[in-house]
Amino acid sequence: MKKQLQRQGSKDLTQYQEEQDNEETDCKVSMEEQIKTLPYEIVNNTRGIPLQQDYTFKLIVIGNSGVGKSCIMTRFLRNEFRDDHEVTLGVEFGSLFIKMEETLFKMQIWDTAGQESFQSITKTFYRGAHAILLTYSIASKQSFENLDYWYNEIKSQSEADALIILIGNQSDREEAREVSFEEGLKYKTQHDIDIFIETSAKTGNNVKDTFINTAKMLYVHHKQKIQKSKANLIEKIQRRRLKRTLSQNERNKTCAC
Ligand SMILES: Nc1nc2c(ncn2[C@@H]2O[C@H](COP(=O)(O)OP(=O)(O)O)[C@@H](O)[C@H]2O)c(=O)[nH]1
Ligand SMILES: [Mg+2]
Repeated sequence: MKKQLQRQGSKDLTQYQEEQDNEETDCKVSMEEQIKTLPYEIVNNTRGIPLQQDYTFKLIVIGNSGVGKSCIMTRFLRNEFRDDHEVTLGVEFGSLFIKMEETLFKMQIWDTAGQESFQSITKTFYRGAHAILLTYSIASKQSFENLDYWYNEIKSQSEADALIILIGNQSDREEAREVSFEEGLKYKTQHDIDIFIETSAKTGNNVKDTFINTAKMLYVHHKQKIQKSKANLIEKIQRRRLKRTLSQNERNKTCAC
């Protein structure tokens, strides 16, 4: 799934950057097209009845403490932003339902909740993650320099086909910028990273689009598997119904009345 999309950072995410990599393929172009045109709907549980997803996507957010991981998550899930840096202890989860082509997905987002300060994130955190949001702050050179540590973590702990999204957060702090857009882009091209984007959890710039496009890419990537598992489920239900009807008929036949 690597090297499928290239895109411009702090600019509008939907305007994909002109191809920057000579390794581009037809497959990539079609993926780009599919993502652009794929309709989606965020589904809110307004009736209080728990929603039943067809498929769950696990997304994890990693990077140095203070880069804005928790804020990116709350901006996307609740469209809120808090100025205070609160290190949460324990495990932080958040989820949102998104519907694409009649399939309901639960996007489960895992936040590191403070463990990253001690570089002690457990294996469970990485296990089964479909996408990894590798985050630094454009206003912190140190957080950028530490990407190698996190990248090695991803390579040793996560699934081989997990999508990797490099995020340069705090793009609203242009006056404090310590990492240029080009440096971020170079890091992306030199590593096995799918997308590079600059975001601002404060203004909301590119945050929603990053998550939505990640979900779309995951959907396109796992489409066959998803449709197969849905078809299997339908078949199972139909078989169960047929079995019930047949045994009912049997019972009616043997009835003496
Ligand atoms: N200006 C600005 N500040 C941000 C942004 N994202 C996070 N922050 C601030 O950075 C600090 C750390 O954010 P937090 O989400 O707790 O970082 P985490 O440790 O990576 O989870 C907080 O004071 C936030 O208000 C952003 O996009 N722009
Ligand atoms: Mg946090």
